[in-house]
Amino acid sequence: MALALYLIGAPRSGKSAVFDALTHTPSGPHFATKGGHRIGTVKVPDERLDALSELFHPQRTVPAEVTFVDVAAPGGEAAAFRDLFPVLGTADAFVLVVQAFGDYDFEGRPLDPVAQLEAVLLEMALADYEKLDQRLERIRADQRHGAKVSPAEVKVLEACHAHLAAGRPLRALPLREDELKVLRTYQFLTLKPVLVVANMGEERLREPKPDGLDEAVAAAGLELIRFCAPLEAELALLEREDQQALAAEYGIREPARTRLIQAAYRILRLISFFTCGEDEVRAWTIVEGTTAAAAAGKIHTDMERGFIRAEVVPAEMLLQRGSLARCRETGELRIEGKEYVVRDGDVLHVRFNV
Ligand SMILES: Nc1nc2c(ncn2[C@@H]2O[C@H](COP(=O)(O)OP(=O)(O)OP(=O)(O)O)[C@@H](O)[C@H]2O)c(=O)[nH]1
Ligand SMILES: [Mg+2]
Repeated sequence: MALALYLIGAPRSGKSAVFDALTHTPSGPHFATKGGHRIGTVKVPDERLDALSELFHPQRTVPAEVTFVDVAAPGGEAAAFRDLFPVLGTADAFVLVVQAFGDYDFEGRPLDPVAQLEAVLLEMALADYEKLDQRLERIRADQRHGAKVSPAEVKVLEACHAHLAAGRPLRALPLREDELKVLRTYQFLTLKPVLVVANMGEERLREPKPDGLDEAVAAAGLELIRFCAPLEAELALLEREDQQALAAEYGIREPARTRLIQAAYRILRLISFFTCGEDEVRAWTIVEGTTAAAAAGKIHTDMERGFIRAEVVPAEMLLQRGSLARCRETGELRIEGKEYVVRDGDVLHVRFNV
């Protein structure tokens, strides 16, 4: 399953425009629709994969993928996170879109991007708080009726409750692996990473005005990227050359899609490794700290079960030397065991038997 990032934010902040910027291609928009939600699966741009593909001339080159979801809000008005729990709970991370174009917000109030950001973050925290409240109440009722409850679960839920009551998101609470495991089933919103997108009006791209968002986003412990979503959506429809010409005109160095995906990898602590052969050159996404055996399991469960060893070389080195055989000769193709921690850009060749 590709990683799924869900677009959230105030009404009319430009969520759909950001989705367009992510899913438009020169051959048109690419997305599917499910239950009113728009789902777009986007290839992760990676120059190393392109270079490896040129080196191996495989039959297929398979990039890593990221899925973006443009959530259809019931009612459409003020962010009702409570009602969206069943949908948002399955997200790996959120892209929180803040309106930074025009002079007025969706309710006709003077535009205040910081207030909008804080309102959405508060809504998410409230949704988690209410869920916890209900759960703890039910646990107490169960206890009164003599049912057995897990003290470990109650303890971590109470810690979360106090933390949220103090106005802090759960992602800021230091939690052990076993505690996180208990919390996983609850799918709390504030436990998930958030990337903030300031959807800038074209005029503001040219003449930036201080809007306080950098400070507010940093204070919330989050990361911010800024772009003009409708402009990026338009750019994404163009062929490479026209795209570059227009981008240069606006001083855009990198498409929003690339910047957003890179930022998502950072906040989710993701890295890529590659497998290279004559039939396929492919990028795989893993979390930092993943071992060689677990990474092999991404490719096929048999590979993890029957893992013997992995031959590993950084993509840069392989590209420099020109072939795996050459890397073997120079000793740069290393033999690693199952506990080896895979690094970003590693080319892996897994030996296994089943
Ligand atoms: N001028 C300007 N208009 C924008 C920009 N981004 C979005 N809009 C307009 O603002 C309106 C709302 O944009 P959408 O992308 O539909 O926003 P949304 O968050 O998906 O809205 P809902 O799904 O209705 O909550 C549309 O009319 C867009 O054309 C921008 O950067 N500049
Ligand atoms: Mg929309």
